[in-house]
Amino acid sequence: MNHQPIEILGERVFIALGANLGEPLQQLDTAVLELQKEPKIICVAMSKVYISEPHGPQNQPDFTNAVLEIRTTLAPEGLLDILQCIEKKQGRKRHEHWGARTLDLDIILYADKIIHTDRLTIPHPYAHEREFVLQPLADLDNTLVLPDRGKVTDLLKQLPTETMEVIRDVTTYNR
Ligand code: ROI
Repeated sequence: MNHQPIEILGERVFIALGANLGEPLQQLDTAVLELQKEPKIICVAMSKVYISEPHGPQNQPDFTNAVLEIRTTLAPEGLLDILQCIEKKQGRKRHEHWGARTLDLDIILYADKIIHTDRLTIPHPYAHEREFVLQPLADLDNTLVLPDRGKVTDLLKQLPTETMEVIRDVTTYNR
C-alpha cells in the first residue's frame, strides 16, 4: 500500500475496461493487477462491474464493463502505450473495428483535458452516449463532468434505459 496522499501523485484519470471473449471478468481483474504493477500508476478505485448487450454490431457476445480510477504521472500517450501493451499481453488479436475482444482499455478522462491527436481523443468520443461507461463513472464519482459534454449524471438521464446487469455490486477502493 502506498500511504502518500493521492492528490499529489499525478493526474486523475478514468479508464474504461471491456471484454466479451474468453473469461471477461477475470481479464478485467488481471488488467487492474497489471496496472497496479506500473510504477507511475496508482489504482484508486474500480467501479461495479456490469454486463450489457453489445452496442454497434449485435452478432457478438454480451460485454463485461467497468471503469477504473487511477492517478498517474504519465503523459496521456505514455499511458496509452502501457494500456495497449496490456491489451496485447492479454491476447487481444482482433483489431476489427467495433468487433469482439478479449480486452479493451480506453482512456475516458485525463484530468479535465481535451486532447485530439492521431492516437488519442479525450474525452473518449463515445463516452457521453454509452451507459456502460457513464454508469460506472457515476459509481466512482457522481459529480464528474465530461469536458464539453456535461455532468455524467445528466448525460445518463438523457439515455434510453437499457438493461445492464450488475455482476459485481461493489466499488473497490485501494486507499
Ligand atoms: N458494447 C458494450 N456493451 N460494451 C463495450 O465495451 C463495447 N465495446 C465496443 C462496441 C463493439 C462498440 N460495443 C460495446 O467496442
